[in-house]
Amino acid sequence: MTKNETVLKWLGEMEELLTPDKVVWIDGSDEQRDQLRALAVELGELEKLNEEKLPGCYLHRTNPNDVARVEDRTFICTETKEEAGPTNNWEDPAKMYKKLYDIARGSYKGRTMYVIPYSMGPIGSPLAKIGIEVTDSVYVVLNMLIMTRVSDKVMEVLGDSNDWVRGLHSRCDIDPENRYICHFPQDNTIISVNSGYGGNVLLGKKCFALRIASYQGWKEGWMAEHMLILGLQNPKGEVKYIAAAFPSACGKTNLAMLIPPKYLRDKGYKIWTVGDDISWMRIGPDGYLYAINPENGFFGVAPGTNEHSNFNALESTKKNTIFTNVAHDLSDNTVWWEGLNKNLPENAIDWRGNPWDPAKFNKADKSTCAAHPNSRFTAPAENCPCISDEFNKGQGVRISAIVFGGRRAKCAPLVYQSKNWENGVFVGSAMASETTAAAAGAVGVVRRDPMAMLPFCGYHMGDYFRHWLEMGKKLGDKAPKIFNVNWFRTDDEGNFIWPGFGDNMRVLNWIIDRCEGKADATETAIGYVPKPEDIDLTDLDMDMDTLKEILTVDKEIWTKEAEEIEEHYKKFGDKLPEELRAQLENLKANLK
Ligand code: OXD
Ligand code: MN
Repeated sequence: MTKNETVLKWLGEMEELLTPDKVVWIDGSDEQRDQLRALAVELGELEKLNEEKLPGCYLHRTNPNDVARVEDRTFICTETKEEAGPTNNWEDPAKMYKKLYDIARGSYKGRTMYVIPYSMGPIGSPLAKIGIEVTDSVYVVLNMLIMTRVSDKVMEVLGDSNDWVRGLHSRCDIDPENRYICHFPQDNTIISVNSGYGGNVLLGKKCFALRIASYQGWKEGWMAEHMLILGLQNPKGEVKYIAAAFPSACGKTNLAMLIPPKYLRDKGYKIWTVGDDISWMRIGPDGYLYAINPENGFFGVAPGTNEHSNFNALESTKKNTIFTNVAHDLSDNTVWWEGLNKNLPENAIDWRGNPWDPAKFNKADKSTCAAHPNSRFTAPAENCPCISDEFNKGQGVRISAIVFGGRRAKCAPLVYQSKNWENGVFVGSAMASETTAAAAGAVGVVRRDPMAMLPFCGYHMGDYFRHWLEMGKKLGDKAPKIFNVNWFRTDDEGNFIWPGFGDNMRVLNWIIDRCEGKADATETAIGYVPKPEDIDLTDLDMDMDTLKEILTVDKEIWTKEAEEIEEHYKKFGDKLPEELRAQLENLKANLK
């Protein structure tokens, strides 16, 4: 398959360590995929779904102890603890290699070692990178075939280069006590043991495309961000691109695939999806910032996805999709999850594999759900009705605006524009979201999640902020404008004021108008807020006073916010860039 000595040497080491019965290279062909699907069904790893209603679709259940990413078992193993910074778990690389190799030793005995050569980003794109994952799981292989670009061509593009990421995954015994997801950014290496859950084992995604890639981007002068990428087409047919970062449970996939309100559709507005989770961005030859989505599919949360909340995501799951931990509707051999529709299935198997009794279902009690709240679909991006023409093009799309956001009941206005790049980095570094009833623990607790990268930054976040500032200096006046949005302001009864979903298009239009110098704004202590008349409320049941209310910047709330940001900043110690400290002082002064 390859003459690349660095690859052959590592694979030799892996074979010796893991002692598989055989080694199979994955070539990305439909023929091999079909054989592996059949094998997975035979092994009981997948169940084939209704071929007429869901062609090429399969159901998988993970071990009930293994249903989500495990942040407390995720480590950044840099030479020093300082390099990993205060927001990551750290372990010494030598100690961790030994520990993980001891866990994985001999674990492929009687099994097959699958070797998956994959490209993150269009194969051969100057913005793409290559990885090789070895795994003993057919489920992982089939998911990687959807989420990344797997092909023999990947090895051709790699040639004899050593610029590729090593990924070792071993299911071992799915033992939660010995589950580790470890990153060695200085060796371009990832090791994941004792898990079979996507976020921990599809090593191209969070592990490579964010944790390792953020480190590479820092060293090589580019950016790997937890951002969707969308293209907004105006009635003239021009498309402008936006990259947006939100913590989980804030609707990133929904925004990426938004369908504008009818009156805007009729005028010719449209959203094109480039990516829903990760963005790799580099400065192009013309000095502007260009982005690709390094992934090739969507690993989306199923519950809550329906034809109203996200028609395009639902359509994407109608063929060649793997569903994980959703309910199995036996009446027609399809799938179901809470929020798909109101027809609770009468004859279903829940995500644990037990018969499900709809009479016992209580929305407020997650333990009665048929689908796990973090159940997922792995769907090919090419299925998405609004996938952008640029998705497979290697040069990337030029980013006009970067948008940050989170859930804030009272604090952030619907939208505001930062005063400049440096101020925008400050906004991103202070980003926060309030916990919802959907997550365990108290409701309304503010969690700071800078640039939505808290669980995904592969190095010290102080250095990460510095890197953002440096990128801004290089971009100069060609830098994208930076905004913050908040769809989640609530009234006194706790109801959301802004309708969200497709109506967020009204805010995106203001953002693009600002980028093009076409919309006015009011300067406030935190940045530029729209003039209420510049947010188009056509066909919306909202009056100007309500809109004004969600555009307000309450000085008292923001004074408290500034104090909390000061507390949050203490974590970063000396590594907090002076510019950001100055931004905070400036905010405090503006609020006086
Ligand atoms: C994801 C996440 O799965 O951010 O995308 O957890
Ligand atoms: Mn994500």
